[in-house]
Amino acid sequence: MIKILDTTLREGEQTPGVYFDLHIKTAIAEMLDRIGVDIIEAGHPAVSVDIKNAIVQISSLGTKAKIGAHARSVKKDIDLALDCGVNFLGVFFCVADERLNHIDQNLHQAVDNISRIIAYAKEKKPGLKIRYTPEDTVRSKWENVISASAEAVRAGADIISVADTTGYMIPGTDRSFYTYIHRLRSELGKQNLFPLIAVHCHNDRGLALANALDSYRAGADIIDASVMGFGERAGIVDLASLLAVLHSDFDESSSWELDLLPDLYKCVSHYSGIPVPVHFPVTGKNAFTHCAGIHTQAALKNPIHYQSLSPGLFGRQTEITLDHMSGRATIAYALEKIGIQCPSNELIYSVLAKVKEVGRLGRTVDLDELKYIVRLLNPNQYPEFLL
Ligand code: HCA
Ligand code: CU
Repeated sequence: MIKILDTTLREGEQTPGVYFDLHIKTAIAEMLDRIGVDIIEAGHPAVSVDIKNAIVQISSLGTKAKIGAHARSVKKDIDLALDCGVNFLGVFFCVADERLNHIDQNLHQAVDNISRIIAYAKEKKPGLKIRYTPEDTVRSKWENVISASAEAVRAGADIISVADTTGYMIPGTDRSFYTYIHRLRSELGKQNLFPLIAVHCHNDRGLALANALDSYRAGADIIDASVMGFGERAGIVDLASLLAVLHSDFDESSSWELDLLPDLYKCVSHYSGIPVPVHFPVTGKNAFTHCAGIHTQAALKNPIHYQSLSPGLFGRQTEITLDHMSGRATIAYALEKIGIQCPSNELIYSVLAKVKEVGRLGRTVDLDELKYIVRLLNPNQYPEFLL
């Protein structure tokens, strides 16, 4: 079964301007745990004392999810992470030739450093799950990635993460995760090494989720995601979209509490100051809202005509909205919703005309406003006490 790593609190906090206070971080971690993610990457303790304190706090919550710290391949970072009491550690170090030249290291020195650091962490805390990420994996020289990954596993790493740090991969091409993961497994397998494979897909080309699913098809064990796909630049995979597809289309974990996603998104959105885009899959305001007259008419008979995901699964419901796209059936339905049974054609069409007029101003009409419209047009049919 696939494992999900949520990194809203680490990668997500690298979104420009985003900072979650200690109590907010704790609340987010608790919600993620209830939803059922397997690993919560809680932060990079070397960044600041308050981030370190938050990781300590989150590690002490007693979550089912493993709590992870992020660390460079340096002893100081490992000590800080271990001080936090985490049971998951992500060590990253780029082994691309260009990066190694930059820091005046050769591959041999880099690999030696990575394996020493990993062995050190494993020795200090034998139960610790360790992930090694050759940052910018997919654009790094293949031989370098293999050599660093193999030595990392020999030194005690349990997981190798394939990072598409710049969102470079494209499914179905010679830059696909599907091929990469098969090759990586096979190459490490030849050396009798069988780590779990994680994937970290950035969204620079808008393909993060597609790449994550390509990896899933190739048998990846862990997929990274974050709330709203928060992260550096265009971010990474959106957690809710990923869970929705894995659950609805690939029969993955029925124990995920997907109906808690709206609360999580509300919280993250509120405290990051970044609204969930209205058209966002699953969690956006309009994700299950039908608007155009023809759509609404069909969806009212049976939502399946214009819905392939079930809103109830995500604590949502099918909604209709009224604007310049509305038709007769939508208005009749909305009038019944506000208590007017069997509205006359005359009322329906006069309301429709007013709704379209408001819609042309670039607004929608909610049920409260609909009451005001009816009252104005037809005070007798819509008595005051209903207001
Ligand atoms: C970073 C880069 C990273 C690391 C991923 C990982 C990436 O912000 O440090 O350590 O698994 O995209 O490569 O997020
Ligand atoms: Cu990243």
